[in-house]
Amino acid sequence: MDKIPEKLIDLIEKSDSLVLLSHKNSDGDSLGSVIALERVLSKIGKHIYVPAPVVFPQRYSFMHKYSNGWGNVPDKIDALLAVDCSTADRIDWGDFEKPDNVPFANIDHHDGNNNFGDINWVNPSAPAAGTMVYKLIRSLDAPIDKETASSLYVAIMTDTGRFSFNNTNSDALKIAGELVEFGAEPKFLTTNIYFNFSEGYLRNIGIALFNSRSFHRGRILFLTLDRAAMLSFSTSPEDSEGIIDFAMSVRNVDVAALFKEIAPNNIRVSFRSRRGINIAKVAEYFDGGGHPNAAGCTILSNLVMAQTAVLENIRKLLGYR
Ligand SMILES: [Mn+2]
Repeated sequence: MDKIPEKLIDLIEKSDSLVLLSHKNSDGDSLGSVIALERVLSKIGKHIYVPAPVVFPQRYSFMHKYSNGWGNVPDKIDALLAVDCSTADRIDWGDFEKPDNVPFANIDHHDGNNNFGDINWVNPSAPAAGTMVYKLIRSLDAPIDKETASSLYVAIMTDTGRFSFNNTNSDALKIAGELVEFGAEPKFLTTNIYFNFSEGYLRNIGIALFNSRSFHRGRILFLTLDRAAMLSFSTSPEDSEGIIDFAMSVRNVDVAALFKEIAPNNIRVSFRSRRGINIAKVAEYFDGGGHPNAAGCTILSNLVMAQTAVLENIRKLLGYR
């Protein structure tokens, strides 16, 4: 649904204090969207609170200066706004307890969103939550400063894989262009996020690529960050965002998975797929979720068993026996 529900505009306009919620393991889209809303809504006189701790992954730490610092818990809360969360379980409540009887708005672009809010604005054809937030801000007639524009640019750039995934539509590019007019600097933001590796990240790339295995004449590719290698190279499994995309840059790969051994018997799997292959189905089988071409799950077993089970599921999905 591309049109902003009038109820959502009404709710925001009549609310004095709002709590903004992003998802756990926040990414560029959720962080950028929440920061933009926080800046804009406080500028038009709202009391805004974002439950702590919203963790800034290292690559987004420069965005700290765009945020007003998340505010204090208001005495009275008029509205809750969740952004980029496909289900209520995904919400990062931090140390904040969900209040009862407060209108709950759900702004999201995930296909599997289960409309958990009282007001639901769910648009799976939106390339990022950031484009939805941009439209919302424009319709509130609120000012967009350089920091807001930069935050939303990061949201759209990261969720579209630097304007390359198949969710990169004219809206993504048009809005990104408008954000540049509002002061976002593509080179600065791109450099901060994509050309700002830590040495640990570089070593993780090495481990993951060295551990690549392909199946079905290269249609399926697995990358692995195993604990033994991470321990011996002193790297952290957290330092791996985007490594999966290396797999998708290999010729003929239709489905890729990155296995991260977070702890013994705790494997985090990220998936990517191309064309009409809905890899979220595999993630959902293991109680995860995501988008048709980008999804993830956690499997509580050893690495070999997790890989065997995932391969089996992907084979089924692709119709192999
Ligand atoms: Mn998103």
